[in-house]
Amino acid sequence: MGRMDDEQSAVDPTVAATAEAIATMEIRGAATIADAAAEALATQADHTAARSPAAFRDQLRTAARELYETRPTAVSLPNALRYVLRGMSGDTVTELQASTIARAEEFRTELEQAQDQLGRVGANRLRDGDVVMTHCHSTDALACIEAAIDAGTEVEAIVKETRPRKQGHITARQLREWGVPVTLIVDNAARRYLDGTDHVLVGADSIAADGSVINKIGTSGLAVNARERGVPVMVAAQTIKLHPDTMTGHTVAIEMRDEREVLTEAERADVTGDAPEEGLAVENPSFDVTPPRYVDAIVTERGQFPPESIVTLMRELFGETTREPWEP
Ligand code: RI2
Repeated sequence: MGRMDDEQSAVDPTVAATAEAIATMEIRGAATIADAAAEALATQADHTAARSPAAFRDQLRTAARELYETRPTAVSLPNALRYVLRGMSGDTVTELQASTIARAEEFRTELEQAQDQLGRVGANRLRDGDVVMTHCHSTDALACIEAAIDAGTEVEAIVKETRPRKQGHITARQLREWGVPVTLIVDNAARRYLDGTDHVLVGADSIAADGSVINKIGTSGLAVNARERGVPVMVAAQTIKLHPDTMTGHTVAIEMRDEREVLTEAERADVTGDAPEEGLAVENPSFDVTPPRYVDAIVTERGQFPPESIVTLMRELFGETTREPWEP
């Protein structure tokens, strides 16, 4: 490749910065990741040095791949990339730029509207005086509480801190900003507090065709306990969380993150003491799978669904086939 070709195919630094921020979880949460990825593609289109339509398309696909490779579990990321790349059309670079930027904007607007709409649907499940238990931090789940508050419904929250990264703190902060009374508990205390809980409300990173919910590690244990206590489990997930590949039998990859999120180097030294280092393994799965029988409702912007029927919506929205986002 000559220097000119290099320049034309170079991915904009903004894309690399966004990819890095997603990988390190500075940008996190399935919907937020999707939004940031669409924005990065728009920036790529805007800043392009490509002089030919072929170079432009190539560059956008490379950018999409770089963003895609950051985190494997939340399907909102490839769904967002696919959506934007499908809107890339035109015979000149200028036309391609305009169509890609417009498509990314459309995606981001729809994402926001879907979350608002989902919130209104989910709020219908909440009654005055209800106590809601949350896990991790989900903007889709919080949209339901926000819509309930807007409708004049008063709720309280029991917020699980959610190890290892304690993202429950983000939820607690947001709920306090809205004036919702919050009780923060460690994850291990959840079962004890379920007797005083009216709803478990969580988000999702991906929803599989059989209605399984892939969400932050600890969700499945919470859902099993909730079923045992008779507390309904409500999953707030925009349709961008539906994982189309699972219609053809693929499973959702579960991200394994750095062990230092669980055990810092100093803590590790403390644990191993004089014993050999290599005998201590630390595993840090970020997500788990909650089978559909533990989920009462999946709340989307298209209404609420029993998990077993979600495949119907999935077919309607995605058809039967999917491809890697950068494939033409
Ligand atoms: P929203 C998060 O994953 C949590 O698992 C959360 O429930 C889910 O994404 C959905 O978040 P992570 O990125 O899209 O914190 O509802 O690992 O905001």
